[in-house]
Amino acid sequence: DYTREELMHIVSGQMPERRWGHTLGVMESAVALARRYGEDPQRADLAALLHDVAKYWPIEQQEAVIRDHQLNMELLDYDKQLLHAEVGAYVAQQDYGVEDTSVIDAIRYHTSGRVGMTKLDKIICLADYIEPGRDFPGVDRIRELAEHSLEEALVAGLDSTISFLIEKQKRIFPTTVLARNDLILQIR
Ligand code: DGI
Ligand code: FE
Ligand code: FE
Ligand code: FE
Repeated sequence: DYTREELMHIVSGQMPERRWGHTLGVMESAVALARRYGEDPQRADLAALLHDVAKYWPIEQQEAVIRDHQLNMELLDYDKQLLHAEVGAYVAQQDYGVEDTSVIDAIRYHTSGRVGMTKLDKIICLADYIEPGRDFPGVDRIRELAEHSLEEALVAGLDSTISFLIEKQKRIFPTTVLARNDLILQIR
């Protein structure tokens, strides 16, 4: 098994400097959200560390991992940006020895979301939107919402992604819409 320090070295070596900065930001935000909402900070830290590990792999290589290991093939019909989450979950498990399935799932669903997101899933997906380095229209409102509700903040995040995809006339992976609808039901 790898130590946290070894994993940090392995992950940082697979991405440009600015993406490593993003990863450190997601780790910081995820740990803060874990403390606020009663999740295990160590799990949040590990999932955040690995969440974008495959982001800069060549797309053909990402597609090959999904095909060769019969992962979620439906992803292949949508935006290529969705692939790195599925691939990252696979390599975290197979290559980096992560056995905690809650961590693997949080990596797997950090981009698309899913119906029935766990608390850790929500934390990683939300931390990805609000980490200190992020700057997009509406991010400060999402940061504010994140102080009192994981679900409200995450719906706002997913809404911004869905709006962006609509604006660009891109297809939306249906699971993202289903995840967003499911989270709305959880807001009281
Ligand atoms: O990897 P990051 O850039 O840190 O963030 P991410 O893993 O959340 O990737 C988000 C990108 O994926 C964003 O640019 C929008 C794009 N994307 C394309 N189609 C979809 C999608 N995101 C979601 N949630 N759903 C889609 O259908
Ligand atoms: Fe990502
Ligand atoms: Fe995300
Ligand atoms: Fe990310």
